[in-house]
Amino acid sequence: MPFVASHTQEVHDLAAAPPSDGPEVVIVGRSNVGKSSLINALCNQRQLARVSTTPGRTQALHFFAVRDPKIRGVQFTLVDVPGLGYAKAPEAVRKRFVPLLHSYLDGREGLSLLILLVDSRREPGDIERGILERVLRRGVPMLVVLTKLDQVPRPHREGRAQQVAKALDLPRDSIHGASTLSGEGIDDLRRALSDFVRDLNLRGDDDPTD
Ligand SMILES: Nc1nc2c(ncn2[C@@H]2O[C@H](COP(=O)(O)OP(=O)(O)OP(=O)(O)O)[C@@H](O)[C@H]2O)c(=O)[nH]1
Ligand SMILES: [Mg+2]
Repeated sequence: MPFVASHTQEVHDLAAAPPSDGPEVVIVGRSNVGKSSLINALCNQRQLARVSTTPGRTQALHFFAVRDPKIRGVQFTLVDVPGLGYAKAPEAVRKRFVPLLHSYLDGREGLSLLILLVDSRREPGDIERGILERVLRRGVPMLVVLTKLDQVPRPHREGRAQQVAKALDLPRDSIHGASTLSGEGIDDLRRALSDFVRDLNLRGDDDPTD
């Protein structure tokens, strides 16, 4: 069942971000990798996040309030961010993307989980490794989603997942695959996210100092 979500805020500066309220999950990756599309797919809304064929579409931090209607108490914030790498946006706008993203990844107190998107047809490189290093330094949990899985023939998919795991030095089971076009992997990802938030809540209840 899709998540229920609404767009709550758009900010161009971390200082203007709403205060952290419960678990917060950010979706990051190169421009055009499918970040905004994935948010729409998880929530089954076509125009919740803005999608475009032009890389550089998302130009701010966008906060969404999300809940899983199936599981009581599973609610969290989902954050859409500008992509890294090539972007077709005015220079003045583009120049703000990296500092904005880095300030968020380094400084957002409430950050609970990072979802790194990698195009399933591309080798992950320095951009992806750079993002992982930033959050692993802070001890933030992460998982990887191979996007546009519909573009990879079925017999090649497992091999791709293993290659990406190796390139990023991560265990195979932290790599998920998804297609917003065919819907493959979307339900599994919802489940993984819900489980993560539920576990986080349970741990929070155990430890009042958390
Ligand atoms: N074939 C295929 N295309 C996809 C999939 N997901 C997204 N796309 C396409 O990829 C393009 C970029 O999608 P976005 O969701 O805007 O990507 P983004 O990562 O948010 O891009 P920026 O905001 O520019 O950084 C669009 O043309 C989407 O239709 C998918 O699963 N399969
Ligand atoms: Mg986007």
